[in-house]
Amino acid sequence: MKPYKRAITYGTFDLFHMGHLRLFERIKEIAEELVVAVSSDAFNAIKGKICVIPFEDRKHIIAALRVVDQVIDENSWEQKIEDIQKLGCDLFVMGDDWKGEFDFLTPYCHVLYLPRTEGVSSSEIKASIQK
Ligand code: C2G
Repeated sequence: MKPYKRAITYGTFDLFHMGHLRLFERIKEIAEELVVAVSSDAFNAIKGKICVIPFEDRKHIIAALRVVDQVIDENSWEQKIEDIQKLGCDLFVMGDDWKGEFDFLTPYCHVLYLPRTEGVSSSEIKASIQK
């Protein structure tokens, strides 16, 4: 038995890369199940992010991964508490670029920030293609 029953993590996951996959794999080392909430294109506009890969394709890629058990939509900043309660998540995980930002979730589940994978990011991939 792993320490946690069901983990959830949120993100855009544009140009899916090893940083995203390593995050999911590390979460699955300690959680039986992983739910991934993928930011919609409309929510990315609110976040000020323009995606290369459309929302439906980003969700399809993530849903196909062996380490992912469920994919949901992320449409707002405000949905996390309801998601965690509705899905019965006991673990919330983000990369540590978000350290501290989601500590308000601690009354509802364990909150964990994992080190980002260095040397890869969607913006770096975009920049290298545009050269
Ligand atoms: N990440 C990582 N290593 C990288 C790049 C990203 O561990 N080299 C992690 C980030 O820390 C984040 C997740 O992968 O936890 C998704 O990153 P993004 O797709 O950039 O998501 P973001 O725009 O941060 O959206 O409500 C939360 C937001 O939706 C998070």
